[in-house]
Amino acid sequence: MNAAELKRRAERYGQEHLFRFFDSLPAGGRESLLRQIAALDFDLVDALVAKFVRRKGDPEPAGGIAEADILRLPRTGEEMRREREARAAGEEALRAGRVAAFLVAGGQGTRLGLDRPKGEFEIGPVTKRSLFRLHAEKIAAIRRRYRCALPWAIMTSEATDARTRQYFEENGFLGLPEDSVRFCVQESIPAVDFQGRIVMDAPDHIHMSPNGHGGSLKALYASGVLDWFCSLGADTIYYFQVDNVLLRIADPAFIGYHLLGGAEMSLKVLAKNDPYEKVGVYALKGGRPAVIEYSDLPAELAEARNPDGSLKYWAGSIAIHVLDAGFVRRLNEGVFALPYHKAEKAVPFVDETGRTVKPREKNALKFETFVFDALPLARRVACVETRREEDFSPVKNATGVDSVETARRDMIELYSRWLEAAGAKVPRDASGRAINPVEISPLTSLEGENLESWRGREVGPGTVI
Ligand code: UD2
Repeated sequence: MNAAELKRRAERYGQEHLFRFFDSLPAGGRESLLRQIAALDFDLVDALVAKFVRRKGDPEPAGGIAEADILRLPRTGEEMRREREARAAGEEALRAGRVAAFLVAGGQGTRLGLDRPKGEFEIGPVTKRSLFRLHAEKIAAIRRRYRCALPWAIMTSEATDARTRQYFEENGFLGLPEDSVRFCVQESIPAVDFQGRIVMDAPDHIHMSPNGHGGSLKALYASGVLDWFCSLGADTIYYFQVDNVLLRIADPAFIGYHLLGGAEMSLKVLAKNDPYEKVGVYALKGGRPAVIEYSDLPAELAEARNPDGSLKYWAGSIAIHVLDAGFVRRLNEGVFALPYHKAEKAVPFVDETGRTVKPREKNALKFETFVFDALPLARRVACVETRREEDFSPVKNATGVDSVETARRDMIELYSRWLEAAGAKVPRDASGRAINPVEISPLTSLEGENLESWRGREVGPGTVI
């Protein structure tokens, strides 16, 4: 399509302002802007504007929310037997090479104030090991333990792709064979202002942002990663986020519950700390399994309690999933459309004079799909409760809740507990906190094993194992 045709197309959708500066642009600027416009899905943007701007958000009908079945942490002898059985099934799948790892890392880490991919953040409490390295070492350790390929795919976005690949290259693929790691890029989508006009952040540039982690289900398929997994015999995909430092990658019990339950998509949950903890809640919505994002959960449901005082909707999703490869394929080969959610954000824009303005106030809507919106589409779902102190501590903020500080503290506590269980002495303060920072490489210990040599020894400051 040439410039005139693209212009007519933009006009048809009420987006003619995209050409506002066109005539004064140098040839290179014209070309790159035309390339961006040609790649735009105007129908999609128009549908989102109709839904979220013209009809003012049109909150989804609550659709009757009810409690769902969840496998609680084992307490009885029978439940413990079931967990052992699940673990054995998961380990068998791992040994048979049926498991692949899938990290979503397309987010921009803005809350941390980073201008690099979040995975580069140096989180290790002693060594400053990066998030990417922490995950890579877990993967290497699992491969070694189960003698399996455990192929690893990382989803990036336009914003993080080049730098992420560069980081892996510069760091020797963090010790993993290069051909055992692949990248795929999620799609981007423009933001619109409160009148529904696509936001430009320079005279020759449309502001684009990643289309949410729901985009991962399409990226897996479109990039050929799903075929790669399947060619290696891996039909069970372990999905996780970049910011969770305690995460147990390829947790065999969780994989086992998923497989034994014949599930197509599964999720891990934990008991929320308080009604407003920033995690989506697992429940039935309109009779189907679903995660209701924290911002969409009405206060009366968030605060609803059982007679014993516990939260009725207690199960917070920590964004760890197991996906059946056939399910991902089916979603892509059918009419696959996860719903978009909107978020109001402050987005840089170009003013009348062609100058880029970085507003402090929210001025635009960004659109995202969420991976957990695939849950209602799965024929079966297994929802499994996990222990916070062994599986969840995300780095979201620079300070405060879910911050760098809490993540480091939780790592130190986990490693200290492992060492105590192995018979080491861990100095603790009056409140019971471990005093000395300590860090254990996943290559040495994944779950507290291999620490026998610490029996009777005291853990000093800055211990690295
Ligand atoms: C997410 C969940 C929340 C809870 C929490 C646990 C949503 C909407 N909420 O909260 O319910 O489970 O995690 O930590 O998911 N990402 C991409 N591409 C994108 C957007 C995000 O790859 O377009 C990745 C991002 O790199 C990160 C993950 O998805 O690994 C989560 O993103 P987030 O930190 O923005 O999610 P958050 O805190 O809203």
